Amino acid sequence: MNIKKILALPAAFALALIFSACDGDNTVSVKTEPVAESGNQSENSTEPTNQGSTENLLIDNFEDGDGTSALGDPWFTGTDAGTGAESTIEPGAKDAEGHPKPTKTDNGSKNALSFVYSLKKGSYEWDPFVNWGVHLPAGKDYSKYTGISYRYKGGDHSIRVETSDVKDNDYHIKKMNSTDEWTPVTVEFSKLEQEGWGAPVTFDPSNITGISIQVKRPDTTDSLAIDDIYLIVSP
Ligand SMILES: [Ca+2]
Repeated sequence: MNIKKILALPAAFALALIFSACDGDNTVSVKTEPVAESGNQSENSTEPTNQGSTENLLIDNFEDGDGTSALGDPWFTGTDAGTGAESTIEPGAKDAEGHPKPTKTDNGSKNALSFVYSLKKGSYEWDPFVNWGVHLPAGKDYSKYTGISYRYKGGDHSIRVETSDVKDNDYHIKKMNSTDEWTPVTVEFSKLEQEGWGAPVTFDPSNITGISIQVKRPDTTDSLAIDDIYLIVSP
């Protein structure tokens, strides 16, 4: 299933981007926005975000050291392979089945999930990209959740909350700036927006299928680590 996902993503993505060219609307990589509000957390907090609320749903804090989320699904990676671009992504470690696996971290907890990546445009028309993520179990009720929180250290990226309503990979995202310090962020679902090259879809948390991180920009090499990912219920 996961190999399918890895292989399927870039091709579908490329197709959607090709369609977007017809619209003359490819504004996906130049916009920069401030890091989302982080509530009462200070930027150098070492406390996991929103750990206190029992209503929040832990997706992963990586403390168990394995390559699957707290809900049981394996983490996966994807690249722009097949588009003419030549980007690569490498997790800090892999489990026996090749899934990204957490490694020791410097954020006050034991482990986080980290990647190094190299974006190479090659002959691809648009900005090269890599991504990683995890599916969430089907049949679970996500309707009460109002946002997502996590903390990160590293390069620019987009957090994506994927729903089954989106058929063309133009998922609802929020862009995050690079940071050298572990930074907690909370993104209300109401602040998520599609990039705009696909069909417009209303975000419905009932239909969440997964979460992912995407890095998409001109050629560069960088790294990013994430930790303490929750779906949250706002007070
Ligand atoms: Ca951790």
